[in-house]
Amino acid sequence: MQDKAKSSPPPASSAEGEGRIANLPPLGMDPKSLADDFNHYYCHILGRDRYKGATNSTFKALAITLRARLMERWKNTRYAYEESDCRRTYYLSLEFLMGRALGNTMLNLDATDAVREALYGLGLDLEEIAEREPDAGLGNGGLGRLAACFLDSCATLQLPVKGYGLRYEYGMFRQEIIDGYQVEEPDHWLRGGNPWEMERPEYTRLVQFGGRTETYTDDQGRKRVRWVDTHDVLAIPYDTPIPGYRNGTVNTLRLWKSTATDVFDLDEFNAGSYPESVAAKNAAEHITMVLYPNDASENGKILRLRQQYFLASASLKDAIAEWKRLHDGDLSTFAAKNCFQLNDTHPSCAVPELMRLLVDEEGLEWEQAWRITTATMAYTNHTLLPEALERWPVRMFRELLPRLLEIIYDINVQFLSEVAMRWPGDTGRQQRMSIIEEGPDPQIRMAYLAIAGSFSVNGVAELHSRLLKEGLFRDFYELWPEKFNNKTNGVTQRRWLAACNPGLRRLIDDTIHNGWIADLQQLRKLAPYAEDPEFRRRWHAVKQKNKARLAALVERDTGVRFDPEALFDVQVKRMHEYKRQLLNILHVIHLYIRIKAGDTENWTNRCVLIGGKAAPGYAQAKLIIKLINNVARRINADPATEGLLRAAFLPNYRVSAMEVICPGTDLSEQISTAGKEASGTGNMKFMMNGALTIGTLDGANIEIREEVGDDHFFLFGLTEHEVHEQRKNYDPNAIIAGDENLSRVMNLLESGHFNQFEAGLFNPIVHSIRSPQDPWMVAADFPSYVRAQEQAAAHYRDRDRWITSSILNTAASGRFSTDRTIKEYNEEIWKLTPVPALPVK
Ligand code: 26Q
Repeated sequence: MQDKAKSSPPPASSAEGEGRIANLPPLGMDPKSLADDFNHYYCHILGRDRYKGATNSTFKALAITLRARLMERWKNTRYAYEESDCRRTYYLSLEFLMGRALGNTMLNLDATDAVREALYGLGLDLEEIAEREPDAGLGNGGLGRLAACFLDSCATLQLPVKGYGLRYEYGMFRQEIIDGYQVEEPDHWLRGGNPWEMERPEYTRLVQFGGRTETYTDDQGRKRVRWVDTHDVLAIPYDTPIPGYRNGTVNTLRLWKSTATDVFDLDEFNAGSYPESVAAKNAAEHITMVLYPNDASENGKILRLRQQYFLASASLKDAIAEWKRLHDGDLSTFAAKNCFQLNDTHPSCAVPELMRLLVDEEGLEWEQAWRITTATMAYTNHTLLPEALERWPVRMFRELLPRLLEIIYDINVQFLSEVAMRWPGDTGRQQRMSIIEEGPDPQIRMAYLAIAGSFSVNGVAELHSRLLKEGLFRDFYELWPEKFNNKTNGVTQRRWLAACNPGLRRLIDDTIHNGWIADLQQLRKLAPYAEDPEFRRRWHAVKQKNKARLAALVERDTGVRFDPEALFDVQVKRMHEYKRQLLNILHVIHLYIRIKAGDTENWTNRCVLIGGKAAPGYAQAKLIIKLINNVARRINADPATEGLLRAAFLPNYRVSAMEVICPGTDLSEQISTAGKEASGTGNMKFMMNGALTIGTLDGANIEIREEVGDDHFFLFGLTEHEVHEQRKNYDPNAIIAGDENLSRVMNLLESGHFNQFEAGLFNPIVHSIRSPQDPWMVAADFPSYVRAQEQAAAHYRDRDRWITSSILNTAASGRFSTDRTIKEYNEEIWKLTPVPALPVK
């Protein structure tokens, strides 16, 4: 059948309606044009008349100046996609951890120098203004930041990919440390206005909740189901431009905000309760109020389920409506031209929701709808912890999404008959694999729903993808081996090297030219310089400057002074027991004991930085934060440690802090229990910026070590297999008794040295280390961790050797670009053709 694409300019039926196209000359990129526009916005739009240094208004005027330059490229990209009638991908994610947009926008528009000059002429400093931008913290950690890096790479590769997410009013909480304890403060990031977003009320969608289902016979005599008496909520889209790297492409991140409909519940309350009925609008507005700050699933919260369905439903309706607008309502090629990538199970309501839209609303037959669904959905898993797999009580679905529940049951019946066909009589397997987990409070296993409804299931590092097939999803792998694949994560080098490390960027550009910014494998060309004394000298000079910048941040936020000559040893990431920040602080205590014992021959001065947020309800992780703070306070206050050891806990770790942290780091701590960290992405940011890694054979660490070579990586700890084996008769007390270092550390910890006046405070931590049940096996890896740390310290004392290893780490980081990751997603899952944007006139 002939495709019915419409060509640009947009058709009269476009949601924006008929009208003449405004024809404007392109905006200048020279300092003069930029300064004129900046002045105009500052005075005429923002109503200011005097420049008083960097303020929210100067930031906004600058953002609007740049946004104006994105607009035409944005429109040209949209028309190019429409005109080519290209296949598209939609990236569905409850999280997009975007951080700041200004630096990235200037880099991608090649406008940084001109902007700096324009501002300088007005007596303003670009770096100070950039500091005024709040982080868009709409994510917890790795999974949310990965989505943001993916968008950057998709735009750079000119792939027609749109992000769909939620516009949380409050992002990830701000972490304060008070008396060593984490205190959560709300992050009202939109308070000063968000100059990057464009409200698009004309694309508002309606999302249903509650109500009941009824059957009816349609005019063709077919039995159909409709969902009635629902509570409806409006989804209003806010679009953020996603510029590619100097290529004219600007893709879209569309975030939904929930609001009440005008008729919201008015009937129910109308009996003389007008104010109450207006107040009841709150329920609708609350859906996108706040990001859930858990990075492992906290099950059973109805608001979270509302959020998940709200995203899935609004996004699918949007994609289908847009498709129908461009194809005269014809869905016959929808499956061939669309793909929905599910960022973990969080948006997996999309599977039954697409079925509902196709069957109930579009009138397709079940089989046809299932073919479309399973040809368009693809699922990415981000965890190996069984306790983090999402499950929802059936009763909640029945209450909130009754029609979806019926559809899930129907999917399950059909799915289990396929299982029974493959393994006749194996009822145990049917029970194991059922999407519905039976029991007193039956649950829906969202991962199983996602696997059954998708044509692709991927893990995020080689080890992780293998373990999924062998463990968590073994039965499913046996049923559908062809669905399973690996896509090792990456990070975007535009933000995580070019923008955040201008010193290193200049040195690399001077040496191998700037092709690496769009092709990271070119960093290999640095390897021959690793032994070049002059290059090493310049590399070291850049690192020292970055360490001074990091030291200034640490001193500002913690009061602790870091000496840039010392080894900067850094672990920043979410606080979780499996990531073993505890192992790190036990090592710090060990170093302190050595200092106190006078065992400081051939010492390497070391500054240890730890940072990260704990889920507000995760008591043990919060107690570990308190321990780190108490240990740091004792050590830093003891004159014996002067010039030998410093420790600090950096409050409120976030994207913009990482942009200062990773360029200034020497040693990157990637010390999770093997088999627990799906991939890690911080490990890649550190490596790219020339840090050496101390790490276990876990997640992407394995691939990092393979790329850089064993001589430039400090390996320790049990392998995943050994963890599995030792688990069976794990005896941490025997390990402690047999290791003098660990015995002394435990003695000091148990003596109350770090909790004077707080008796017994750390008992739960001591207990967890000594427990044969300790899932993270901290004691088991301590001795080999200490040895690896000694190797790292010795390596650092040989300055030239360290610098060589640092250069080789950057040189070997080419594989860890999201450009590579996205190319693999595209070649093996999405199968999109790059579409160049129409040129800016
Ligand atoms: C689920 C239900 C209810 C509330 C919260 C959640 C929830 C939210 C976020 C569950 C998990 C997350 C985030 C998980 C995450 O960030 N995982 C990390 O993903 C990275 C990118 O693939 C990997 O590199 C990390 O190894 C993995 O831990």
